[in-house]
Amino acid sequence: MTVKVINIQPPSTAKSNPLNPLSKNVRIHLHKCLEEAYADPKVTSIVLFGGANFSAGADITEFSAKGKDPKEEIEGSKEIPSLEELTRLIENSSKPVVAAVTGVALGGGCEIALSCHFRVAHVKARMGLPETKIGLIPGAGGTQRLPRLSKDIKFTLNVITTGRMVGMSEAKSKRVIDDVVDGGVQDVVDKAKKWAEYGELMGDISHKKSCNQKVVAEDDARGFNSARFICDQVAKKLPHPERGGEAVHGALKAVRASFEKNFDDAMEVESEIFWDLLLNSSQGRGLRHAFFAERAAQKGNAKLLKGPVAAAFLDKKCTPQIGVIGAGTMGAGIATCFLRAGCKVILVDVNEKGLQRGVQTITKIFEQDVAKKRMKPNQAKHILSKNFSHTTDMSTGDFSKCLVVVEAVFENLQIKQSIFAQLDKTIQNSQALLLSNTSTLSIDSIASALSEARRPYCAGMHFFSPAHIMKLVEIVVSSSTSPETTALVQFITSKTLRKVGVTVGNCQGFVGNRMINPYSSEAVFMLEEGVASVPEVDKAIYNFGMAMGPLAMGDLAGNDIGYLIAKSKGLTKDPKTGKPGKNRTPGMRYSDLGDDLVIKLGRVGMKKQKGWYDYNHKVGKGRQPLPSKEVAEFVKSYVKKVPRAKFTDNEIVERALFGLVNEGFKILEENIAQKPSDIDVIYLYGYGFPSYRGGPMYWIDNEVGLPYFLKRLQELNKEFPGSAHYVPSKLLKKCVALGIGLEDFYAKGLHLNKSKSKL
Ligand code: 3H9
Repeated sequence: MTVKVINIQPPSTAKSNPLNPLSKNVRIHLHKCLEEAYADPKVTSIVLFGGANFSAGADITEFSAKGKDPKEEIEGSKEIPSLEELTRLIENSSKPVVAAVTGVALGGGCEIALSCHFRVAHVKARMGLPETKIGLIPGAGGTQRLPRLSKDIKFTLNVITTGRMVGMSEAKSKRVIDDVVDGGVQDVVDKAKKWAEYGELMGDISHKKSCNQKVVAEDDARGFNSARFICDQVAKKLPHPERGGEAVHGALKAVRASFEKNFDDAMEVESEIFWDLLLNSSQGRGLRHAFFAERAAQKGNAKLLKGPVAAAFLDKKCTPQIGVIGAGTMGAGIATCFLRAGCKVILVDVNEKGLQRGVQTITKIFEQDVAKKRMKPNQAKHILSKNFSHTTDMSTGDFSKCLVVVEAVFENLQIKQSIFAQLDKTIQNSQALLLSNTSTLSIDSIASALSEARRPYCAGMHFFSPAHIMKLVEIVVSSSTSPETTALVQFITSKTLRKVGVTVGNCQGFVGNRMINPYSSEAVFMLEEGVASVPEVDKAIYNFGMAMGPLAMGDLAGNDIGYLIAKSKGLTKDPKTGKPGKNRTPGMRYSDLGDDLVIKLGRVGMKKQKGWYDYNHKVGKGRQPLPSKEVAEFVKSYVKKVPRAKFTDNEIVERALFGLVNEGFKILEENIAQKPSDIDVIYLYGYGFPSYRGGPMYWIDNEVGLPYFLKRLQELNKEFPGSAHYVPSKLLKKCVALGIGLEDFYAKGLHLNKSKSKL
């Protein structure tokens, strides 16, 4: 007996990507190795393995390679086999083929494994079919082989529609895996060889081919009814096809075919849906853009990770000590993130009561983690008793030994500066990172409180609320932040905290909040013009795909916060005299409606159960916006006398989002963001922009089109000359004049050397 072990990855590319994407070269190599093994009479069985990882699936870059036909790239030809051909080649082999699964086996990688006659996996391996997350369905038999092996439609649908990874004990219990091995890669291969020999002894392995198996036995009427019932129930819970649900509905249809049709016919159904989605779905293109944008935003420079602070984070055995200043909602959330990541945290607040509230908040979050089985009780206990401490005085105890300090007190420059001046004296390690969670203040101004030698270690680390849930962090680079500090904060954000960090420049509101201003203000202008009601504005934006409308978002964040920011900018009117704020320039478009909602009606938002909407603790845990009669009447009294026709949903979307995107162009022009896709990532992870539209910059570039966008901005600018956010950006005009899209403008390097920014 000779078991031939085939490495999926050709030797020439083995080091290029340890995730083994199944690109053309890999498929050609695998095909050749299989044919050789089949032809060699000495080879009696085969083991497939991939090194540290089996495979992360089809090479997603081939799906959207510019100027190339995805059909040619993926479908296969005489010379280049498709993934589907490979799975058939494996399954139809008369010699047993065993998959030795290590690391991940996802998408096409999982499909290759499912087509083998046996699967042996490392105990920590994970399998999954995440294609729906990138707007596709499994296209090499995954929708057919997983239900045939598991005989479990509910499990199959859950795995495919969520795209989640399945651990090996679950996979074994569902009969997807035959054996689980603890040890190293070689141990998995050795065990797989044993299974290969066992397969040989079996002689006839046709019953081990999943294509020969049935999900439901032909005479099992109850089984069919149950499978159909499960599909119907799942269908009700899926997102609407127009709100990003095209792929999951496609997957459901393909899985339904697994018990309604024979294998070959069902494979036809899968193939038809896969190709339709790949070639025609703009949702899928948006999702794939989001996949690569997220990774591109987080590309830190690993070479810059030097010095004692970086070493403490790079060494997995170390428990770096973090200081968090301010025990409010943000501070408690940030402390939780570091504690969950295995760091030691000292929480500081000068106010004892505030500090205790913060401690309670953190304890409660860990209790919830335990209740929701995200953490074991003794793990939570260990973290809170061993890694967490608190104090009202940062000059005492271990605080001086912190390697990273994140300040999260309320937005007052003087207070923040005095804290940083104190940190300068207190923190022993001269290279410790001194970071601020400010969302509005200049990092340069905050850093100015530090001695010159400390300033390179100061940056912004802008978390989004609630910090222990939201994945986004804006990493704000000041004029004195060193590249090493930026690289380390990026590393800590993505690798230690497992969040999505985007590096941005220093300006009012940074990227996300600066762009949100036009969006929120246009929502109120539309009310004032009488072109839409509060629920109508939000519904149109929700239908567009945003997680919620701008007015509901105001209620969630607190309308008082918006009011205070406008007040600090000198824009709000004097509540007694009614005189406009000193910084309202003549002709400037400004609505008092939102300010008055707070001042006159006290409608600050969800926290007081009244804002643009009413809230009732008995409905949707007090979080469901309910249309308010009081607000409708109040708004009526502000409606301008000039009668206007009601807006369509599309008009509402354009009015709310075009100013936002135009601001994004200006941010790029000023080099506050490095590339358009960074802005997309900020909006996808921080503001609930629909991922199937790729992000605001991708959406305007690919779905709306820059010439139309510019034309509409020019019209809006003419109609509302008092709104700076409708003045078209120079970058936009340049792209349109060159007849080039924004992404291409950047891809061609036309943006380079135009700014002195540090980014
Ligand atoms: C499919 O299989 C279709 C088939 O059903 C049918 C076909 C006919 N392709 O994420 P990371 C890159 S669809 C190309 O930072 P992690 C990634 O861009 C596919 N590249 O690592 C990054 O590159 P860079 C179904 C890929 O440890 C680098 O690898 N499969 C692919 O945080 C490291 O990635 C999926 O959807 C790929 N398939 O996470 C799985 N995968 O260094 C997609 C990764 O240049 N992948 N890259 O930035 C993932 O979910 C994560 O990468 C994974 C690892 C969880 C595996």
